Parts: sequence; C-alpha cells; structure tokens
Amino acid sequence: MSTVFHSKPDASPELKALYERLGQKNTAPLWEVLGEIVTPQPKAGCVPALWKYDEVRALLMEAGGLISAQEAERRVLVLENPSLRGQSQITPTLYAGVQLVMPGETAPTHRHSASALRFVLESGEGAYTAVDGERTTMRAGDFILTPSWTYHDHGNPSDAPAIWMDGLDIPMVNMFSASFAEHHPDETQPVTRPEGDALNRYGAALLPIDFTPGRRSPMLSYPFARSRETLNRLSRSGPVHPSHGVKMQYVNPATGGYPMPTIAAFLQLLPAGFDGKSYRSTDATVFCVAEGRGTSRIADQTFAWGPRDMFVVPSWTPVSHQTHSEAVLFSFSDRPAQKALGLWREHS
Ligand code: 1HN
Repeated sequence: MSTVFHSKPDASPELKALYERLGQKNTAPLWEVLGEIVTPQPKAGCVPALWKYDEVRALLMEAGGLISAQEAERRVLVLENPSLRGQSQITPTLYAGVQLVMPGETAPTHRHSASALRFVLESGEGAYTAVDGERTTMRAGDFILTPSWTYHDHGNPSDAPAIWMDGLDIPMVNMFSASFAEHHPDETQPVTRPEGDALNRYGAALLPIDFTPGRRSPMLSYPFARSRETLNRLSRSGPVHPSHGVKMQYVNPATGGYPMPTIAAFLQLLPAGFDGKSYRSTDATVFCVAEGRGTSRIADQTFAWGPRDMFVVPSWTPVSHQTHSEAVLFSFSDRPAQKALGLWREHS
C-alpha cells in the first residue's frame, strides 16, 4: 500500500545517538513513526473471524457444569478477536461474548459505565433480564438494551438454558479511562414497573406528553417477532439493496437516533439466492445469524454460516454476503461514536 508519509532512510550514527538521549527524556522523533500513526487508509485493527455456535455452546454448557452464574457474576465466554487475544476485544472498540444462565439461576444486579446490548439466542419461556426495575422476557432474536449506568440483573425461572450474545463498548470506555461499576444492594433488584411497560409507553409511535428524549433509547427490548415481520413485509415491497438486502437499524423511537450513544445495531434480511455486492465501512461490525444459511466473503476469506453463528468484519474491509436460503442477520458496531466524532465513512 502506498504511504502518504514515507519511512525515512536509515538514521545516521549521530541521529541514533540523539534518539538514545531523546529516549532518556521521554521524547521520540515523530519522523520515525509518522507513516505508522497517520495512515492513508484505516488499519483494520483486527482480523475477520467466525465462531460456530455449536462449538461455543458446547464449551459454555461445560462451564455451566463447573461454575454458577452467581459465582461467575456473569458466566460468559468472551469472543476474542484472534489478533487481539487476551484483551477481551472482538474489535478494537467492542466487546462481545456469549452468556449462559441455567434454569433456576440468577446473575446479580450491578451497573457500569459501559453500555450493553443482548441478542437472544436460546431461551425457555420466562428467562428475563431486568433493567432499572423492569423485567423483560428474553425470546430468541430479541434485541435488548442495557444503557450505561442502569442497574441490571438476569434470571432464568424456566426449565431450559438461556443463552444470548452480549455486545458492550468496554474497549471504548477503557480507552477514555472512564469506567465505573458498582453492585446494587439487592442481589435481585426490586421490580417497580410491569413487564412490557417501556414497549407500551415508547414502542408504538407514541410518546408520553411530558417525555424528554435523552441520550439513550427509552425502549428496553425490541422483540424479534415485530422486527422480523417488518423485514418480511419490506422484502416483498422492496427495494432490496445490492449489498445489504433489506437492512434496518434499531432506533431510539424518541429521536430517530441510535439506541445508545456508542453502539448501533441492525437487522437485515437477505433473500434466498442473494449474491451481494461488496461493501465496506469504517465501523468494524459484529454479526450474529438469526436465521438461514449462507456465506460472507470478508477480504479474501470466505466464511460459511448458519443459525446463531457469529462473525466479525474489521474496519474498511470489503464484505459481501451470499445466501442459499433466506437469511436474517443481526449486527452491531461503533457507528454512532464514529459519526459523533465525524470519522465514519462507507464505500459501496
Ligand atoms: C455485563 O454486565 C454483562 O450484565 C455481560 O450480562 C457481559 C462483560 C463485561 C462487563 C460487564 C451482563 C459483561 C458485563
């Protein structure tokens, strides 16, 4: 790749001696690193990767037999980008993991600066996540928010394991050294509002007359049944985007903006036999397959996926999707943060 700022010829002995003395004073010559830190195109920052759900699930269930949700605080297998091992990062700005709450278990109430989302993979009827006093039943495909600094806990009174993907902005929060966290005095927070309250109050293209929109969505759950039905109808009426199929973004219904300040989330339908055009954007994106089978070509690699598999597309890396059957993909990225900073770009 061409560089804008060229690497310099080998330093003379005099310069090398100067570098030695610069180092002793905690200084360094910019001209030696300029090409590395100001690149003409984004450095990917991570590599494409795919996690097969069956493999992750088997390991997670094994952990389920060895440590309780309570002991673990959160019983989660972190999806580590292969080029960022040990850093709890799926991309340089995002964390992702797969969480298990076994029948009869609860995970204790806490809150933290990081914003979180859940995408439900498996659930018996009755597993819930509670946010700020309201419990939301988790059903497969639901997109659920845990905004920054909201108390949250999980519970599974059903007779089947509850498993979901977590997405958080932890690397971003830590880049700013702005992380706080604390426990709620109660292991399980008190329920103060009926189930469905947020959906009824904010999810029907109506808002309470005294409501003032804030930084985050007042919705807690975006049920899959509703979003899926919308995609179904839109796929019949078209248009179908050559790269994205029918792709919608989850919004804060009070502003039309992103559901949280740092994380965007999307749901897209790819028709059967879709052969998508290549696309790239600066927001590295984590995908989770809600339905169907297909392949994604990411740079020069092809990844085959099926239901609940997860994969990551690094920043500015070309991606195209192909399907056999009709497929639905959930995805999330740091797009709102990039847009707020005037950095986001795309190319199709
Ligand atoms: C967290 O609070 C949850 O509440 C899941 O379920 C994953 C990863 C890092 C930090 C906090 C949860 C998390 C997390």
